[in-house]
Amino acid sequence: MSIRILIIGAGLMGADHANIVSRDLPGATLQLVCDTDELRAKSVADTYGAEDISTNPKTAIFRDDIDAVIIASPDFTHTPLTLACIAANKKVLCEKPLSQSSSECLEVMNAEQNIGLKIVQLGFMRRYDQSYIEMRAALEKGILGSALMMHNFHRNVEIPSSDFTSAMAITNSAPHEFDVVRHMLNTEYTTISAFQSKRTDALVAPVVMVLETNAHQIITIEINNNAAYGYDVRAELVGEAGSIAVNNVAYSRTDIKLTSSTSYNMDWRDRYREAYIRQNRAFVDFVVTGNFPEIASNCWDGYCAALVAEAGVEALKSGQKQAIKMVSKPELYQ
Ligand code: ISE
Repeated sequence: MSIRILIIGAGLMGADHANIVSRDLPGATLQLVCDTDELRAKSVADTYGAEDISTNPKTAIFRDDIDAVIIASPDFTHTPLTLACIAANKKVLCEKPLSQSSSECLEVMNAEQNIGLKIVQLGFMRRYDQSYIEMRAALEKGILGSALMMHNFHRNVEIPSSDFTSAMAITNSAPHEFDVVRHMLNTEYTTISAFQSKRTDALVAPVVMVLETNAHQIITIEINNNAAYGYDVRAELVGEAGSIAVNNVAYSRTDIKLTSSTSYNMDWRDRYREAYIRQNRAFVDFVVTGNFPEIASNCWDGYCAALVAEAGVEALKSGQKQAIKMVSKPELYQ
């Protein structure tokens, strides 16, 4: 039987997930597209062949013709909608963040603990990107020696909307690095410092964060939301015996008139398309088997990312290093 999927949110990411469900997800059917804007829901549904549309997400979640849910609606809706999925006992892939509030993340964690099941798979898709998979494999093989540092660059061409702020560099963009570094090093953060350069124009300037981990590793993260030249995400893991780098992925190089060039993606959707497909296929397996995917992120990971982001915003505002104090990791997420 095909898994009938509801997609909540018919914006940028909702359309992308609808594309993947309809074209790259064997064993899944795009059953319903839900958006408060009926025209937008209809446009995505018609483009990708959904069976139906809805403008009421909570009603849609409880429909008998829905087996699983993908949440790609605005960030502030993620907590109430994941709570509704838990109440309906329908597995859900929630786009990052679980919430920008660590206390809201605890609320979702408590709801999962109350039923003793993980229902929420969180959409930190970098874990499924081949370059990070190879980096983690090299570390696990031991060829790098123990990890000392990780340097991360995350550059966007331009901010996605005019209301994007310096703090959002930390709360919206950096959670990808907060999560993938934890996943890579199997570590937790203990402190964060944050700095920002100054541009000559009024655009949001790059933010650089320095974090310490409970294994005494040093992590640097540069977020530049107005890099202009391309979507460029890189990382280097430095061990005692060597290092391994995640480079920008260019599928071709053009050599002409004494010049060699490669191109950048405009944004994350093409750069991480394969990672999204792998992540979403893992979600379908989760729905079918009930086994939480081995490398996927869960509500605990969502809580950690939100907590670090909150401390990072305070570090940027105060100019002071902030301690990161987490609750104990519940049994369900061990
Ligand atoms: C955006 O929200 C994402 O999640 C992208 O993956 C990230 O690269 C971008 O910086 C964020 O704004």
